[in-house]
Amino acid sequence: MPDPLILDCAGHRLSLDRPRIMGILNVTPDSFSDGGRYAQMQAAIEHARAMVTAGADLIDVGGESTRPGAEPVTLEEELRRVIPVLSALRAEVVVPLSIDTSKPEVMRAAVDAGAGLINDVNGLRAPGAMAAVMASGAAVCIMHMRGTPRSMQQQPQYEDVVAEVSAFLAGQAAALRAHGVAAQRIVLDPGFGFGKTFEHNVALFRQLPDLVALGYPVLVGVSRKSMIGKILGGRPVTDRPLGSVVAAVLAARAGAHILRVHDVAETADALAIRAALDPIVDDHDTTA
Ligand code: HH2
Repeated sequence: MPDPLILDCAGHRLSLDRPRIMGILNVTPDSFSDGGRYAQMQAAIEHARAMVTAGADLIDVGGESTRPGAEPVTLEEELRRVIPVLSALRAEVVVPLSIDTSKPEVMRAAVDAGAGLINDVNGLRAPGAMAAVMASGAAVCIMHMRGTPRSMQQQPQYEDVVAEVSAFLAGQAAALRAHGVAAQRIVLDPGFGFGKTFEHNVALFRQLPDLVALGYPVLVGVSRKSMIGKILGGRPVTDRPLGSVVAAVLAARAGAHILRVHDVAETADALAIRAALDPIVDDHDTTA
C-alpha cells in the first residue's frame, strides 16, 4: 500500500502528517509582458513570500487560467509567464514550488527551473504529459476534468460521478506506477468545478473519504469557486473567503491532505483551531 505520509517533491520531502496548504499564485492576465514586467514579477514574489509567512506549505504557480470558457494560452506565452517566476522563487522561498500546467513542455521547463510538483488539471491526458512526469523527479497532482476549460461546463453528465472520477484517477495513478513512478510522488484531485454540475461537486465533496481510501494523498481545491458562491445564495467571488475556509476545514476532516487556497492566513488559522479542538479526532495537535 502506498505510504501517504510523505510527498517527494523532487527530493524535497513534504510530510503529510497534517493537512498542508497550497497557496495559489496566478501569473495570468497580461503577466510580465514588456513594460510592467519587472514590477509584476516583484509583486508575484512578494505575494508568494507573504503566503509562506502566513503558513503556505507549497506555492502553486499558474500561467494559464482554467476558468470555465477560458481561452488557451500559447506555449511561448505560458513559458514566458511562469519560468522567470519559478526561477526567482526558487531562491526566495523554502517551500516546494508547484507548476499548474497541462503542457509537457512547460512541465519540463518548470522542473528545470525548480518546480517540485507538477499540477495538471488535465490529469496527464495530453500526449507526452505522462512521459514528462516520469522523466522528472517531481511529484504530480493528477486532477480529473471532463472536457476542456472551454467546453467543460456544457451539460456534464455522469452515471455515478464519484465512481467515474475515482476510476479515472486510480487508472492514471496505476499507469504512472507501472512506469516506475513511486507512490510518494502521486497526489489525486477530483477537480471541483471542472466539468461538473453543482450536484456533482457536492457529491464528490461529501464522498471525499472514498477518494482518500484509494491510498494516495488527496488535494482539494474549492477556494472561492462557484459551488461556494451558490451555497451562499449567489455570493460574488470577493465575498467567498469565509465559506472557502470552512470548506477547507471540512475537506481536512474528511481526510484531504493538501488544500489549494487563496486565503492562506485564514485557512492556516482555521486548521490550527481544528487541530487543537476538533472533538471528533483523537490525535490532537498539542504543539501550538
Ligand atoms: N483549480 C483551479 C486551478 N488549478 N489545480 C488543482 N489541482 N485543483 C483545482 O481545483 C484547481 C487547480 C482553478 O483555476 P482558476 O479558475 O484559473 O483560478 P485559480 O487558479 O485562482 O483558482
